[in-house]
Amino acid sequence: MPAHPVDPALVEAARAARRVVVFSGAGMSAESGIPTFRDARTGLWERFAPEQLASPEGWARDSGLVWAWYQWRTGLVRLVQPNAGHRAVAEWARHAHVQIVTQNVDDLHERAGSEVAAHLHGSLFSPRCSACGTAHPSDGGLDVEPTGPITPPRCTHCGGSVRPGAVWFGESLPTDAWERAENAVDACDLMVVVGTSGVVYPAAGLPLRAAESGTTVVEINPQPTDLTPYLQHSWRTTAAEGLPALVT
Ligand code: BV8
Ligand code: ZN
Repeated sequence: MPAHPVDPALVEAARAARRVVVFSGAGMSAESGIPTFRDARTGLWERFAPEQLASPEGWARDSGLVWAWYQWRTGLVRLVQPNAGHRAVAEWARHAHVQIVTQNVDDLHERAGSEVAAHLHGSLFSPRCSACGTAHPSDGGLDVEPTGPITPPRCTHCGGSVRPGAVWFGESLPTDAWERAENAVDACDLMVVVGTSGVVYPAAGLPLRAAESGTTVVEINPQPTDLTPYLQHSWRTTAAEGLPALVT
């Protein structure tokens, strides 16, 4: 039984919705065992704030440390499984028009069987050359937490350093992904916002854009967030409990 039983009106809204957007953040993957940005950090990482590592300044300061962090995170994702929330969204898309717009850089939606319309903040699995942009295959990351910096690989095309495929703080979002996200949000009649603190822009502006246009927006999060005051429904439950109950 979910911690907070679902409001039957939400189940009805989900059933009646013709075009759904699921907007996910790090909390979507928490029950798979992937720490969110706000979880307490341990080991090598406890003395670094993500904004220090997920930024061009962090890369310029110590690309080996940043590469090690992403290699560890890539390996962690590879070793875990999609949770019941990811699977419920994939099931929903089998009988309704559901588009996923995610801030997450993991591939758990895809591994649950979903297509993702937009990875707004890039992906762990698309490293690219920091100089010429050439895509390089991910080597699957590390099975253990690194104890220090790891020298990033060299670009096979120009010899530059290969960087993680994530969008860092201070970097623009991929234009094509942003446009797909805006189009999906403008066309939907229900937006389900799962596991995001709603603090990172411009992504966090998308639920507000939907709410302002009169679209029904449902937030699934065990905590209130910066978005809560602006959304019609905020359900204090988790992704893996709430989504299966919503998607009957
Ligand atoms: C840009 C990839 C401009 C990297 C990420 C002031 C106002 C507005 C904007 C700014 C500002 N100051 C600075 C900015 C810009 C900045 C920004 O928004 N900063 C914030 C901190 C204020 N934004 C940017 O820099 C963006 N780019 O603005 O470019 C520009 C324009 C032109 C030219 C140049 C530049 C780029 C931002 C992208 C950063 N990259 N990710 C990586 O992964 O390493 S963002 C990263 O952090 C995540 O993607 C996520 O979106 C975000 C927040 O992390 P978390 O809080 O952990 O995750 P989340 O928000 O999802 O929160 C977890 C939630 O889950 C919690 O609410 C929790 O309660 C809940 N939860 C926990 N367990 C569960 C759960 N929910 C459900 N079920 C559970 N089981
Ligand atoms: Zn290159």
